[in-house]
Amino acid sequence: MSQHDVIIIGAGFSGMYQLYTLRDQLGFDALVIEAGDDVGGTWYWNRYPGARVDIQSIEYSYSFSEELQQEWDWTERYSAQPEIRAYAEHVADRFDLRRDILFGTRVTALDWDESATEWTVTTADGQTRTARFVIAATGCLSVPSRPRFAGMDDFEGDLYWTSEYPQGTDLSGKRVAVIGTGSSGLQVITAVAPEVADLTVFQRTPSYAIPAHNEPADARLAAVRPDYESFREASRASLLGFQCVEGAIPVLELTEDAARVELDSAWAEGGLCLNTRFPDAGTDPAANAVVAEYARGQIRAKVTDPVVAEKLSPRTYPIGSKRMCVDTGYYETYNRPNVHLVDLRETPIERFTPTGIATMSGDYAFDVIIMATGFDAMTGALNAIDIRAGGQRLADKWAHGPRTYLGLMSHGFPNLFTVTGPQSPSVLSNMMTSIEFHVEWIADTLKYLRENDIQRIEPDLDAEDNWVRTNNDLANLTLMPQAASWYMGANIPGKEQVFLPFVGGVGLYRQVVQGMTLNHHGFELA
Ligand code: NA7
Repeated sequence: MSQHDVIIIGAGFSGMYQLYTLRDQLGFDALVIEAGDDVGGTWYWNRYPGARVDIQSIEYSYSFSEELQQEWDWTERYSAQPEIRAYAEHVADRFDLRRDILFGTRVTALDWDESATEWTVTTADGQTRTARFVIAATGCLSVPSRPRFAGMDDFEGDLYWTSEYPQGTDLSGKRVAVIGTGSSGLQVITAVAPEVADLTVFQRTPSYAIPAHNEPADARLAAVRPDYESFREASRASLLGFQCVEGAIPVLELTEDAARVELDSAWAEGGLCLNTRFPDAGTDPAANAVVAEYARGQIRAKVTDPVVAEKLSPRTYPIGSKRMCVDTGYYETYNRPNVHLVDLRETPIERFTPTGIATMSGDYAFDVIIMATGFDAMTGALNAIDIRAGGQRLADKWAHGPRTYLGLMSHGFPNLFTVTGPQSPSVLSNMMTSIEFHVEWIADTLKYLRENDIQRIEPDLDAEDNWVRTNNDLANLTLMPQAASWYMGANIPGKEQVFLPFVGGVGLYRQVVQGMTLNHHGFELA
């Protein structure tokens, strides 16, 4: 007899809502196991200065409770990390979630027992528990990538990772380095530049950043609150799981002036919606080049020194094929006299030294080095757990890229679900929209299994092969695989380069999943 009906791994936004659906709505005995000491997942761990959401908070929030969305007041259009963490804590309090969450406990292994039809879940403290079903709500960007540089341990100053940033630090008057210019790097750079004595940014690949135009949230909240549900429904049917203008006219069919009007309008709106203005921006290199050149023009207009502006201008990958950033004054930061940019393509880091960083063009002295070097995305957290079933390890099965059916399950690993798993839209979408869809699908499925006295669910190999092929074929129709991105696993040495998320959009994905699973097509039930 299993100790629990369900064990959920992770108490971020996925695990919290999954607990609520299974425990409170369906009456399952569900336990959440969480490595951190409180709820919030990404927003629990990532506490670096400037950490901020890049999708508007009125969308990056739960829609499942009308009371919750009516009562919670977002202060900013794009909330900072403390506010999102406070929101997660509020949800935990409001729905009394913590009593079924085991904090400070990391799941290390899952073993499937076919005869008992249950998983044995082992945690880092050596304890084991059993559950008929396991739900990995482990997050897509939860395992930091920690590149090693020669001499790293010799550095005598402070070395901080954005994903585990120490609290209570004071950078004022210090000489600071930041390595990495993705979303985390851009945010930390923008936030700390005004307070530090001197900031040196080590950039390997420049990002495209679109302005947030952050502002108080009240006007937007007031506009959506009377009919929040219609607003949410539009997001669920959209391409990205949040509302963007999705233009129908290819940019290559527009005059230069008409294209400019669209791009100006997208830039003035801000946020991650630039490419969605044109249906060809993500698939046609010439169309993509129009959008990219526009964005580079914006960089040139903001950065006073043309040499620095050029270094900040991406030229080696299609716009949108690496995750775009949403900024609050990033480019302008380089107009400050205390901020310097080192282009690692020109002057690679040779090693860390006791006093700083040595490059081919000279040595730099620092008090603090901040590493903003990203994550082992999408598969990192799953492969970090020793998951075994029928003599097979999931990490071995996925050695050449993840193999899933609908991003929800993997053949050979029965009764194991992934929330926003690889080959679902996840990181190409508003995570909250994608999380809610998966959590509700899993809850509906477990309810169906219970009602029909079914103990075991596993996707067919054929259905899975089809889904893997579909994902790869779709991705290859776009420009997305052309960048060395974390979407491709390219940031992790030795990781197989396969496009990880489903590229066809949230609305289409939803339709496909609902259609395919109406009669449990592609699943073996027993
Ligand atoms: P990202 O987007 O993966 O950014 C990591 C950055 O660190 C990126 O600029 C990398 O350059 C750089 N990097 C990684 N390894 C190295 C080494 N060894 N040397 C120099 N530079 C390096 O992670 P973030 O945390 O910023 O953002 C993750 C997501 O969180 C974000 O997209 C939002 O969804 C929220 P590269 O581009 O690989 O050349």
